[in-house]
Amino acid sequence: MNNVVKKKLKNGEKAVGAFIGIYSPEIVEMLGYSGFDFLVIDDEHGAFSPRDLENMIRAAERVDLVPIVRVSYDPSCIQKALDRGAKGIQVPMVNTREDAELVVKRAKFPPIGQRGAAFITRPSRYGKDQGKAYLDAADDNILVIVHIETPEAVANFDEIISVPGIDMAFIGPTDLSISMGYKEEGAQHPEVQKVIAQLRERALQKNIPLGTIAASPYGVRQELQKGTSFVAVVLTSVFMTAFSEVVDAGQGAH
Ligand code: 3PY
Repeated sequence: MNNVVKKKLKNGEKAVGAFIGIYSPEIVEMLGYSGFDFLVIDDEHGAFSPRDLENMIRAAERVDLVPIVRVSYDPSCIQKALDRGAKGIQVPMVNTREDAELVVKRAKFPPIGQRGAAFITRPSRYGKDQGKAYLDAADDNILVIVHIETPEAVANFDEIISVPGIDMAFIGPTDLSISMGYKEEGAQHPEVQKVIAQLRERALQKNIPLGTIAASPYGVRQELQKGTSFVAVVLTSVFMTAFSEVVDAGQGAH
């Protein structure tokens, strides 16, 4: 098991991926052939059965994309995503040091955490050699990412990122702006932007990679230039923009 995105981040390099909530192994293959580094499968908001999740992860492996799952708030989802073969998890609404410790406990095998082992899963190769290769490699290779998306998480940022086993802080700009009271204005509100800039500064000082989403190629470039290490473009935004452009072009022809 090898996680090239985790390696890149450790070496101070950047990674670009896609955030997807639509079931489509075909799109996963397209992303891989296009050269993306990783894929975040949104199992908090997307419509995925456990079998769908597994097939998305399988498709990602085929095209050398690192499959990461944004799990839901329920901690048992971490085990489920990892047992399907996810090489990373992103956990929403991590607000305190205790929340972050619980994430690590669920994501890592003993003695670090309390993740249950089973030899019937695909990452453990269905028990081949007692799943030893996976047991030996999983804790070091799986990316453990926490979402920072509330004022409480912002206040506790330093404590959250100092929990051993947390690899990255991921800013959720949508939830952050709503929880800060800027539902109408969204993440572009200057107060939200100010908080995000402060978090970026603190992450750089503490030498922990920071991730976030972007809505367009321009957004991806901007985030990378500002120092964000891990940027996931939201595929629905890319699709909806492209679809509107096609419709606009067609209307010009009438
Ligand atoms: C947010 O923007 O709030 C996220 O969690 C990323 O989708």
